[in-house]
Amino acid sequence: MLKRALLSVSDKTGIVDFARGLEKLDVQIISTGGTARILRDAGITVTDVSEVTGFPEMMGGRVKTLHPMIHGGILCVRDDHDHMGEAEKVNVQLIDMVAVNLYPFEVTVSKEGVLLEEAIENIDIGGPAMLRSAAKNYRSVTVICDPEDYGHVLKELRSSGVVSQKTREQLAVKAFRHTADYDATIDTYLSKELLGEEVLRMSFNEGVTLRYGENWHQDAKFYKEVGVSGPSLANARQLHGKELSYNNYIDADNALQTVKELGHGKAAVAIVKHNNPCGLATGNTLLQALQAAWDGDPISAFGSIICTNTVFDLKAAEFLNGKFVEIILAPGFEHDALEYLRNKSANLRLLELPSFNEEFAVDDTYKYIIGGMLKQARNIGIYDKWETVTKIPFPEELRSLSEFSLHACKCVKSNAVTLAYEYDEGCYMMLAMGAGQPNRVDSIRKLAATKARENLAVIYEREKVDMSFEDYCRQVLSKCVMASDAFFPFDDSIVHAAESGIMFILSPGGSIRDNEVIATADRLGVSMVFTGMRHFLH
Ligand code: 93A
Repeated sequence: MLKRALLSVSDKTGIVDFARGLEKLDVQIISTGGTARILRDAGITVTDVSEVTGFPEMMGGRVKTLHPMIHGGILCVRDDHDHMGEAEKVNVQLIDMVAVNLYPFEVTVSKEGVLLEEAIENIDIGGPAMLRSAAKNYRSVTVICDPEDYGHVLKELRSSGVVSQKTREQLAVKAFRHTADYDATIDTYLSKELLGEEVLRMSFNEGVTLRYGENWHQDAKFYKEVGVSGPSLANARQLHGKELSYNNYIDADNALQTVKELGHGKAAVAIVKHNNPCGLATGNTLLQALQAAWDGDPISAFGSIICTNTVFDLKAAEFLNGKFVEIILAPGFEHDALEYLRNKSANLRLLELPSFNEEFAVDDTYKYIIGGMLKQARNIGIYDKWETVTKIPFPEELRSLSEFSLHACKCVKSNAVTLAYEYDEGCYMMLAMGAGQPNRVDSIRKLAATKARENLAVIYEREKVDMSFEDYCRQVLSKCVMASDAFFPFDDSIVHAAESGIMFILSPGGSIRDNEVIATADRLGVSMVFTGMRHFLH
């Protein structure tokens, strides 16, 4: 039988209804100053904590419940003869339920210009002590630290007269997690204020077990970070298909990050394989962007992950007929497109990204290495300066295509080289890219330039282009903008690019051989801009 409950809350949400519910079940309510006042105003009978302890609330409220009459009542083990004897001897009344929420420390310190004194006064001492006492004694005591749980607890009490063991266990774990997080927030704040130290602290929800990790023999989990809003895979709503795998999370996150800053009024599509965008394009319609992204690497697009900034429509869905895709991420799906895609495959995962247009809510990225964590600011921006370094000027009309190429390059693993092409007025595609090579020359010669011709061959056939293939390649490549994620250490990359017919090149610059690189570009009739911003991605 639940006889006595102590209610002491800063956030008074729902407390009156909860107390009224308890009163109806003949539970005696003990309360601290402000909480007691609110309950009495609502006509509920309350015993003051000071009446139980025999002490007034003291020192501006710093000492209210920190007393053996309270903690003895909570911590006493009911089936321990000695405990019960001691309680009886000093007349400790047993407390069967503690509902406490703490001084709002986090809210206080996130206010602009908060003073240290104010922050310190908002460090709750008595509240966490009660929560921890009650959670420790969960076999006999129910602990509630979140108003969300009032309803469920009342329901159980009404139906069975007790709070079930399972609920008490869940609530106890929740309370310990809450006080741990609370103390962690205090630590983070005071470390900075008093010691000038930055503490790395992230909290995650209980992990979801994934079928396997990168490979079948590796166990894996996904932990969602607490309190991160905005566009994120963790906030995506799955509308269809089996659960995501470890590799899916990585690739889908890459696809989201790649497409997020693209578009500017146009549809944008990223197609990702093995943590690299192999297709990327903007278009007047989703279908147009999807086709152009697909043309960036039709071979790799098999089994890919697609992310777009545009609500997925039926035409785009029909384009995927006969094509194997793992996941589609979009801000939404039109009803007929959703039906079509659902019927297409039971395994195709469809994820809705509800807050796609919001900014990413995190400013930093983290990477775990054995024994340590690396933290860095997110790679924001694409160039620092726009300096034509060659004799041949860089046409201003190519600025926006260049920005697209730089953005693509920033999302491709180093050494990254991207070739961007304006395939329709104001619509851009990544014609080809070179990724992940330990040297830049191979990214250009063996990958991007070769791949560009392969991709053009497919388009040439399909579009029945009315000129020789060589002329077609020359025409397209001469209009492409090639971006390099880092400077050219030697001039060989320029030679290979020019040999392939590439005339416009972007590089951050900054090599000791910049002069040599520029001289070669001048000699070969190539126009080059230095951007001053490197985009390594490992
Ligand atoms: O200042 S405290 O750390 N000292 C205490 O003894 C104490 N007991 C409860 N803060 C204490 N509380 C906190 O008071 C509770 O955690 C709750 O947040 C708040 C409720 O106060 P009131 O009922 O006066 O609004």
